[in-house]
Amino acid sequence: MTRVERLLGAERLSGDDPTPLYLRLQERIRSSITRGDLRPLEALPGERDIAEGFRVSRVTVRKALAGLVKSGLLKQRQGSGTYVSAPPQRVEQALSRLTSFSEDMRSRGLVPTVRWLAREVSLASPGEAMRLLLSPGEQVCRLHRLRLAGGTPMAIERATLPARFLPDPLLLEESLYDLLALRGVRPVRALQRLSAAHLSAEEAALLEVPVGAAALAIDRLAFLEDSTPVEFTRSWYRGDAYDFVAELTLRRE
Ligand code: 16G
Repeated sequence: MTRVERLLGAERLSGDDPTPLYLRLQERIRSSITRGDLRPLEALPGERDIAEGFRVSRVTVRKALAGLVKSGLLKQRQGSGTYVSAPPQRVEQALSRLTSFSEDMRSRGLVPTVRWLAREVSLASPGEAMRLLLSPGEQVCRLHRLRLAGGTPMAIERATLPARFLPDPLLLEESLYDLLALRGVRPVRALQRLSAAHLSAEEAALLEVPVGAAALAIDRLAFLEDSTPVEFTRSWYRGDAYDFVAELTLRRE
């Protein structure tokens, strides 16, 4: 049995299937990774061996690999071939403490960075006004960020704040909670809702995971001491990178 057969299956790609060959080859590689036949950091067989093994052209192989590299499942290293991507370091986040992304990452020795997706001030939508208890006509500041730790994308965050707490989104460079603390409006309490989600193609590309990968969708509504809502954020955390941990105690009557 050749290495290609051992890793990607001995069965040829059938000629009857109307799905383009490169997509079927992609599927084959993806399922080998899911099954664990191809392990994280393992090198794929060379382009020529895959082409010969499946009796397809090298252009088809290249196209199949390029798609998987784009979705984050594979990494290409100049001159040394294609590898299965490494899983990110898993991060545990306590569910009982109101911490910020930057604090969470720094406490684990990881350097938090931001890639901006959008930032603007605009009229609150009806949904935003309801959540943030705003009057009609009030403005909100919207901050859409990709959050990275040690260069690895970890979460997409879409935060909305009443503009009176943050009148100019350009004031924010790194940590929203540090900036709110400087302005005397750091939240002290929050309600959070967690649900399971599948990532869309756009979100998956940002987080460098396969389309449809599992994620945790988290809504956080955060308040000041006097219960004024200060932030509503919807985040998508990579399912393969996060563990949320809660401490449970028996209530004493
Ligand atoms: C966390 C919060 C998010 C907050 C952000 C501030 C969750 C689920 N979400 O990611 O609501 O806006 O921290 O982080 O924990 P920063 O101060 O680093 O910008």
